[in-house]
Amino acid sequence: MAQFEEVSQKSKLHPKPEGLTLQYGTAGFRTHAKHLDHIMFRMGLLATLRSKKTKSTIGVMVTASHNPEEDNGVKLIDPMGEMVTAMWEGYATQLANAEQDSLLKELKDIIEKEDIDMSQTASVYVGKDTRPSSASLSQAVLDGVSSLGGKTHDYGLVTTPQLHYMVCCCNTHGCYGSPTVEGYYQKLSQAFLQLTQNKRLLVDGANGIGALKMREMEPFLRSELQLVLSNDGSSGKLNHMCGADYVKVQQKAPQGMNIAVGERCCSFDGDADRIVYYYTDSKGCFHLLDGDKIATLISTYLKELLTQAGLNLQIAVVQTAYANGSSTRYLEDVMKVAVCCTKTGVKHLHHAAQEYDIGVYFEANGHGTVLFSKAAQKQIQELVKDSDTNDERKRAVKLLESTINLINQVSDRRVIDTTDAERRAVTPEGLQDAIDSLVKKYKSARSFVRPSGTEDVVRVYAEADTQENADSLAHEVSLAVYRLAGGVGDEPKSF
Ligand code: G16
Repeated sequence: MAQFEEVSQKSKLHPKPEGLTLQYGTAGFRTHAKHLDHIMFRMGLLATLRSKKTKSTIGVMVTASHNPEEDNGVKLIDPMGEMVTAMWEGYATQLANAEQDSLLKELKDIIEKEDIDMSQTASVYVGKDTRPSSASLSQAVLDGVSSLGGKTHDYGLVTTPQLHYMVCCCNTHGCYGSPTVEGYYQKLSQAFLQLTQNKRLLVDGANGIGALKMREMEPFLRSELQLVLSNDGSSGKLNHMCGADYVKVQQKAPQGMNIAVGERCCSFDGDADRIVYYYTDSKGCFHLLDGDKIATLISTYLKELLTQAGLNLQIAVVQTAYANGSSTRYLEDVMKVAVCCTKTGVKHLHHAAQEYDIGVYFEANGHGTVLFSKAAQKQIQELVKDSDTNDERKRAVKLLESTINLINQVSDRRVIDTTDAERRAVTPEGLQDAIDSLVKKYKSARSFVRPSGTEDVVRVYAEADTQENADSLAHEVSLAVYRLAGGVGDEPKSF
């Protein structure tokens, strides 16, 4: 068939290095940019198949998010702005790792398994972050789509949430908003202005796309939010000593930001789909408002509004194993909010949050949003319109309505295998027992380990009654990982 002939020809321009295999990680493929050209072409093919299958527009974002500038990666976006399903992650791996001469065979295998009508039209939206490698890699995605006859819309430099928004707008035929960057700024800034007044915010743009887009959005905020932008990409390297991951891990302000006492500050990551807030107090102490804190503040605010509006909707907070134990206790015991725990990865939290009227989900690292079910949205909108609603109730439901509009709803370390939402290690043998006995030595302690799905590292989490104890537990657990899971290089040092 002519269609496959073109794939065959074009794929030779994006050849796969023989023997190279890559795994689909927490948020897609991610590694050094030099290994990714064939992956991008093939993800263009896969997105086209997914578009034909769902008869909808699919998104492909070229980014490695918080990873160093030399890396790159790809995130696939499903019709309603969600991440692709586990089944299609499997197809992505199948296609990515097919040797050059079996690419067509694997492609046809997916078409057959999914019973895809190849005469169906396809549409793929493509975006990229500011990494130097993103330009040619996104071109490889576009080549993949066009070789299978799909239509493309190249949005160029956008944040990941912006591309999610475009995909969702397109597939809801404009009901969610207008699928343009301007439509995005208008929708979010209008809702934001309803909810806040006269504020000043210091923004760390991580030297990436978030900085560029924040500048573009500034005029839409009509000077009601005074933005002071640092790490805006005019000098300095992406994510280097700045950005949400740096601030969270180092527990300190990014380089290049001068913070006065009590000033509100925030940091994005490399594709601006994470945010953490922070401030310093009068004693110069640094305070981080990470995803746990954000989820707690948002659910407190929403609960208050629901009470004032007289609405009986169930709120739940979805967390991962990284959530600090005291935040979970506070939500359950004081706030009386249901809390559930999933594996790391927005895709897992998103699906769990969909089970509730209002699902607040945040990873401690700053990824998150709030989902309002269709039924909850309907109840809120009906109350806004109802002329019998008194002033106080009306004010609360209008704020709830603005919150809905403000929130962009969308949605080898491998020797370590985990279970129970990644809170317990099943392999290597003895590792979990070692962690359990180390945890017992400390008060109010928790610890777990898991292989990262975006970086070649094992992540170690520890909490305890004091910073000193948490550091010491983290060090002891790191040593156990090093000894029992075949660590490389020098033994981990104490913090
Ligand atoms: C991605 C995922 C997040 C996850 C993060 C780290 O974020 O979307 O859900 O928390 O990776 O994952 P891991 O601990 O497996 O490395 P991003 O911002 O890097 O795309």
